[in-house]
Amino acid sequence: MPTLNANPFGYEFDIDHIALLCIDMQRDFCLPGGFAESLGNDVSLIAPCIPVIAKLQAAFRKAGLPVIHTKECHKPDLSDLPTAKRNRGNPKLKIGDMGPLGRILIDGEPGSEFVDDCKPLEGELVISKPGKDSFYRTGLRDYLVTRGITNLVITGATTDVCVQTTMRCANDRGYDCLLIEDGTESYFPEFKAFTLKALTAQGGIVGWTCKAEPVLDLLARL
Ligand code: C5J
Repeated sequence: MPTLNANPFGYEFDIDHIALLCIDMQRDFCLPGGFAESLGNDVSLIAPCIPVIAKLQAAFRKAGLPVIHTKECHKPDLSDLPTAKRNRGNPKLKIGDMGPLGRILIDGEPGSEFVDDCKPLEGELVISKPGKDSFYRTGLRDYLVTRGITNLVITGATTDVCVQTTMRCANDRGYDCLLIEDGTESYFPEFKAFTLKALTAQGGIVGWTCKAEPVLDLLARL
């Protein structure tokens, strides 16, 4: 079994049971004019992880391994949007309102689409999710069970919200998760640093982290 040098110790996995999970690499979280900016965030802070995720996607595809994409968004009729979430942050533009990238955080609107460098290819699983947890009201669990996937390499935006929430929920469901340190970003660098520490503390209580490079090296040698 391959083992990657990771925090807090080596990450072992079976190549037939691993998938890349790319969380919410959408314009709404990465570009000006979307949901994240409506909450007052500096979205330029997410940019460094985009080329890293693009490289990982290319490497997983080349190795014939699954690439899964999630997008946080809501139905146009807002029937899956809790009032508490719509009001949270008291922004000028709320979820469902018209913004520069179309209706904020609504499935099918330009803002909900993936950034150019991280777009899914035809045939890859795209999960639309109404929450921060990628398992909540989605088909992710069924997909992973059907394909016998036990190990998740996790990337995406943002480290301390949807990425962390999903990794914790995946861990509770028995998945061994490896978060890619340079394949995730936060609007708060200090929250990113803390999240990486919290996830791997106590002997990897939630999982492992490492940079993309050793993963890319290993995939190139397959
Ligand atoms: C947020 C996310 N930050 N994808 N969502 O609301 O992290």
